[in-house]
Amino acid sequence: MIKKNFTIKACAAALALLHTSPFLSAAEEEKSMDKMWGEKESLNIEAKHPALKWFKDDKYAMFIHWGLYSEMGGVWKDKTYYGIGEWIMHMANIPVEEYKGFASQFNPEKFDATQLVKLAKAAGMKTIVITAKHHDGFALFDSDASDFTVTKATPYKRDLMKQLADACAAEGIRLGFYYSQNQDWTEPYGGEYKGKRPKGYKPADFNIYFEKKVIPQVTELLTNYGDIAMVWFDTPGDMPKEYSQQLVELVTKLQPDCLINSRIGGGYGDYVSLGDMYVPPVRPNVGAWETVDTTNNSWSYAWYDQNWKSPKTICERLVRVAARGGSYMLNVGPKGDGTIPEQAVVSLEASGDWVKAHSEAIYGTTASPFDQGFSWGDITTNGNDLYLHVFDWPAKGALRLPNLGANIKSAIILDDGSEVEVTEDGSILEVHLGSQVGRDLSIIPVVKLTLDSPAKVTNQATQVDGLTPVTLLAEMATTDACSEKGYRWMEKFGEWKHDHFIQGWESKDSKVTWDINVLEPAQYSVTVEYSCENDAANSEWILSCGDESITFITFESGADSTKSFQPGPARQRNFKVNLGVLDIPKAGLNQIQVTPRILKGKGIGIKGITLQPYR
Ligand code: FHN
Repeated sequence: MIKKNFTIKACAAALALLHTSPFLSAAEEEKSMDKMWGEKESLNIEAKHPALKWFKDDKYAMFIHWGLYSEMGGVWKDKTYYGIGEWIMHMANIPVEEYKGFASQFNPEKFDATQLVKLAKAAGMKTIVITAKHHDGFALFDSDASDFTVTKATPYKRDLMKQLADACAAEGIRLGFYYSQNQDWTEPYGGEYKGKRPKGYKPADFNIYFEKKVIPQVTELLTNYGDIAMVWFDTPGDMPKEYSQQLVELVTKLQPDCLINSRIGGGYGDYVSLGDMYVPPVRPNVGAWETVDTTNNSWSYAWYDQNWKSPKTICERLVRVAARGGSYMLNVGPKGDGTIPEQAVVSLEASGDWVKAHSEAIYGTTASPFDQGFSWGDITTNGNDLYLHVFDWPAKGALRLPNLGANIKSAIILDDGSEVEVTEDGSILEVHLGSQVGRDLSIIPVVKLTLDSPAKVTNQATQVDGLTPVTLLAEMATTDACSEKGYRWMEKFGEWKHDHFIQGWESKDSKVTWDINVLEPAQYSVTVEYSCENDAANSEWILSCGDESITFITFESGADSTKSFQPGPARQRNFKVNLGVLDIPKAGLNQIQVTPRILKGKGIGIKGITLQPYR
């Protein structure tokens, strides 16, 4: 039996290949994703750097993608290129010299560093990390190592990083630099160069780029801009490990307090950057980690990308990450003129109001005592205090918490201090939201529960409370002769999607199991979400809980063209099928299992099973 707390399996197309190669074999995908983010090796990083204290306490940072591509905004020569905006040089095949020439049009006269830093503060963020140099090689700072900089190649001429560093220092915000250490599309010896390589070029010439640009520029960034909180490296790809090591030594020598993220490659770094935009549903079994996310879909400004996250969604994602023990870095993409898209400002300010009003439930907190969230919301912790963030009203207005392993001292609504009634039903605590129910849920209510000692939850099975629907995801399962695999793909406007499936059914004896802690013996309406390729169509399956079972048959779910580059179950559409009513007659620990009855091919991909109280 294989129990997985957390898996990052390299399964998506690497960005470098994404726009050129429509189909990758599973093996290629595995390799390319790992190559791109250096992800597998990063999972062993130990959280030991002293600066991780602030990283863990602060929880919330602003990411900024800004560069020449922001002036293009997704358009090159009157044609819109959909995808992540900062990849337009790649997507539109812009010749190196033309791209570099575009610097003459970058003139961010409206950039106001102080206003930007104040926006980060208003949002409740404590750190800013900005693309000092992205894959296109253009530097937003002055550099002796390159002429392709804001100071030398644009009419603007001023050092943008200097202005930002000064504003951050004045406003008490930490500053970090994003630096693309491997990919440099405009440097003849850089990774993934987009021009014609110099005569006699050999891959080892990467060293020329590295010594002449990367080392000097990282040195400049860590010498000329005061205290730097972190260098955020990205896409190490196939860069040999020695280079990552050299960068670690350089950063540590110049600024020992500066953190380095795992995308430096080679298994180095101080903490793990998870796959883009991934909010893990189960607590990752790694040291310190972060989720990076965007306010809309693309990282850099793109005129068509209006898919703005609402203030509530931003708060929810921040809480979900904090509740699993991580830090959250949320991106904004300024326009070429230096202004921030208005909707991003609105969402950041409104979500910031909530963060400030509930600051004690965010900053300095640790993970929830439960490894998974709840369908009504999630929990952050500080010592004896639990903060229950209510995203959706639970049925009967009660939050049910089993086996906290401590006694309750008080319960209040955090923003107005009003008391909340708590009752006990055996080992289950019931928090009654009473007259709070019906409150405007766009402002997430938080219940502060004070215990007489820290909560100790020994039963990490998914809570099935009899009141709210619960989805048992592939990530939460134990597998036997089948496996759980994560797939990622990029949507049209650049948003990464993550789906995990139980798949690769080896025989009729294969089974997947979800441990559930049932608080309310009851009947549950069961839904399965699956994808099914042609060769697995008409296979038959048994879903069971103890002696109770439901049999179902699966149908080919058809390819999903929005993710057509992605082979395997994730390339198919998902079907959500209601299987029927399942009796769960006893409270306590139970198991939901699925096993093939008649297996065809390698079987279906199961994304999740939803149990909805049946009434
Ligand atoms: O290729 C980059 C992408 O443009 C963006 O910077 C993201 C942010 O995490 N990192 C890379 C892809 O993962």
